[in-house]
Amino acid sequence: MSGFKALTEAVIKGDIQTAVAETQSAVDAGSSVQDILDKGLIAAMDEVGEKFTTGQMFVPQMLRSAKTMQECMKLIKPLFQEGELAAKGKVVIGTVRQDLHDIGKNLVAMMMEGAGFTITDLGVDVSPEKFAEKAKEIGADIVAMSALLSTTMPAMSDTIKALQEAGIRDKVKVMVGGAPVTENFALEIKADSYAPDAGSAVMEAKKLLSIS
Ligand code: B12
Repeated sequence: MSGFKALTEAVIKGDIQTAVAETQSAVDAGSSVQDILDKGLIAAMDEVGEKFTTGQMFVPQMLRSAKTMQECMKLIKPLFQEGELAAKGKVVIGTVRQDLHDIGKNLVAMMMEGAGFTITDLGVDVSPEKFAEKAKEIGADIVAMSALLSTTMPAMSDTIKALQEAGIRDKVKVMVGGAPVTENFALEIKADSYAPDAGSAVMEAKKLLSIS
């Protein structure tokens, strides 16, 4: 076994040592970060999700795979940095209330940071009030929310209401994303933007703030 297949297998197994070594050799072999992510790490998480659905994997193994992916992400983080960049805008990011999934959110935060945005990461299980409070405190340009569960998607709408109540809805742009989130859902809850992955999240953020 070689290349991304070995990496994917290691992430599915939760074998941190092998996964990190495979990530390093992919970097050394000149693979692009995008390929390592899409064909290696994210492909693995998709398979983990399928195995969970079909009862071949359970929460502890899913957690172990998630930890493995996070360790590999640490290794490729420096490769996202575009060097010295002028500050592009302030982003408050977090996973919504009652949702603990943070891999996708971390990836979006990492790529935005690499593109020159200033990131305040509130972590997971972030209440609508906490999003609003922090956005107001730092004068955020963008509030970015992640949800991975269909049951936590309504918290996005609640967060938008909290921004309204805090009197800052017209000062910030709201971006939403996460596997169950769709463009239509974003329109429905009156978010300003939706993106299906971390790369397009950066492009959308630039568009929202009219930055090229
Ligand atoms: C890893 C994982 C976990 C780990 C999370 C660890 C962690 N630190 O994140 C643990 C074990 C904790 C977990 C728990 C649970 N999970 Co889970 N989990 C997953 C799994 C396998 C992978 C998620 C992932 O990391 N994907 C990789 C990342 C890179 O992709 P992503 O998150 O989609 O992010 C990308 C885009 O969506 C987008 N994006 C993400 N956020 C944002 C934000 C913005 C602003 C933008 C623009 C874009 C954007 O960009 C990202 C990068 O390209 C998924 C299956 C899957 N394929 O999604 C299930 C899955 C999400 N989990 C599921 C379930 C059911 C659960 C549990 C309820 C299980 C249980 N019975 O306890 C609990 C809930 C815990 C909670 N309260 O949150 C279901 C959800 C079903 C649904 N639609 O509601 C899934 C789909 C599995 C399945 N097939 O059934 N889980």
